Amino acid sequence: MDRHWQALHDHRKAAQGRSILSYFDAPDRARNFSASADGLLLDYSKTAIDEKARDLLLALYEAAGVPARREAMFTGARINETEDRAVLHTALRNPSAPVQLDGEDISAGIAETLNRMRRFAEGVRGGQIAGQGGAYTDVVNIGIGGSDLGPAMAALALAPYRDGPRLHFVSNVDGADIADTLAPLDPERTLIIVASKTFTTIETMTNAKTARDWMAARTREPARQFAALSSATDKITEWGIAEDHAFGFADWVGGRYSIWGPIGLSLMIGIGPERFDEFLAGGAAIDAHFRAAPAAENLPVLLALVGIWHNQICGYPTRAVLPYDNRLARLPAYLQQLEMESNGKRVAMDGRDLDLPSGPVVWGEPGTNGQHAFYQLIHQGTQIVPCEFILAARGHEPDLRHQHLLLMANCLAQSEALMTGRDLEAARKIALKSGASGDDLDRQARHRVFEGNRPSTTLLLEKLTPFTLGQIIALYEHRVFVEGAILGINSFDQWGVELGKELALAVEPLLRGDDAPGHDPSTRRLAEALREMGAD
Ligand code: G6Q
Repeated sequence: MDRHWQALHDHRKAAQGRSILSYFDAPDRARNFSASADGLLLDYSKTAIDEKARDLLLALYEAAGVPARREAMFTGARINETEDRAVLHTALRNPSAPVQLDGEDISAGIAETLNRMRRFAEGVRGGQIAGQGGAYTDVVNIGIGGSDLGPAMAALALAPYRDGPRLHFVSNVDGADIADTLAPLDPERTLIIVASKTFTTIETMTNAKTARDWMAARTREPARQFAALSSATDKITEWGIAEDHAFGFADWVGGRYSIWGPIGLSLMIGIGPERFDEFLAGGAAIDAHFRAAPAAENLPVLLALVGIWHNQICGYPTRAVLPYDNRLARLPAYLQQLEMESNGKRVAMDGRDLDLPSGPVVWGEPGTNGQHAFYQLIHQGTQIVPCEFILAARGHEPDLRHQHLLLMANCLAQSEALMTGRDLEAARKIALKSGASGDDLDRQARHRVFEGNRPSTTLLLEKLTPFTLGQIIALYEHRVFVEGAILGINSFDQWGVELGKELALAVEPLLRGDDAPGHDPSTRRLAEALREMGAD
């Protein structure tokens, strides 16, 4: 492996100082450095990856044994070794295909749960499963992290397809979240879905209890207004939710990969089972592509290799995700969890310290809003931020095509400008026009120079639909998987997140004024200060 990394570093060093634009001297680069699958087009030509870099990256991918690990994942091997679990969220989006786990076919169980979800969703949408005040008008999903981000992101993304009850998402333990959400709702026509794989997460269980108290104070049969999604089905029953409102899933569905199963129930209620099926089909289409397409044409593999190039080889510490689609506003947060929770690890699978950066900080906002804020740093800051643009050819507003055209133009213009920049000569002309002259001209011009040479990729799709959203999510899931496999990381555990679940409980006594041994002086002082400020 080391020699593959070394060859990439050497190649990068040899090309230092060469502009991205100069790579377009090679014939047909725009076509040769793009790939497509089922209507998606990934253009990675605006990067400093040339033929040789790509060959070296592909060799690294093969040497890391990624194809074998990919097949191990799809076929139910326990690749999440630190938790001794299989990783089979892919089975959820292809329920008719047999999948073996420990010698048994689990597909029948997956199909059965999906059918139960469908019947429940249809019942809620059609009013046969109703609240005490009649058909449900609102659904509130209470969950956090993987039990919130997926459905919340997708509900916004697919808002044009929602024809069922309104969807709301409560995650934060800050009481403001649930108070603001519940305040305008009619309790008798609100369905509360408690979504928690473990059914022990403090934020979710605290919010669920608040919702139960709210419901109990306003309705005669509060339990009827609840449903639950969890791996711990016994805990759902203990909590008082009826079995026919409970949907279980297995431990081989990781939290951040769980939107494809019961955790997606709120989305299914909102858009209907048929569209939810299209969403699953989009994910399954990318699964098939990921397993069958040659590496050099394989979208998740290419996206991963671009990621490795920018983070581990070029040393760029962050990556911006910039969807030019207002309804993908939560996608950066979703991908932030997917990438940073999966690959933010300092120990490799074999237990040794990782001797490479463990993946970038992922962040972003939809365009064009970001252009009026942080793009300043992206264009002229001293750090290079690789950008990932996402853009659909068509919007959902037929009367506003002129706005969509402007949106697309902005997206393409940004990636072009990041690469080409503006030299001193052009900047001088602009400074001159704005009235600068004499000694001041050069100084003014320098502020208007854009170095350019800033890498980006662009992912194009025809339109944001349930199918293409499924494709996008699966594409990024597999990208993270490939990156993790190349780095030798277990992308499927999350001990850093587990830590947070224990910590707050240990600090709580300090805030109550009780003695709690083992805390550092700064934390003690902050707790004391909060008490002096009237904390309650
Ligand atoms: C996801 C993470 C984490 C998890 C939440 C909620 O992969 O493990 O974000 O989803 O902490 O956990 P529960 O679903 O168990 O409440």
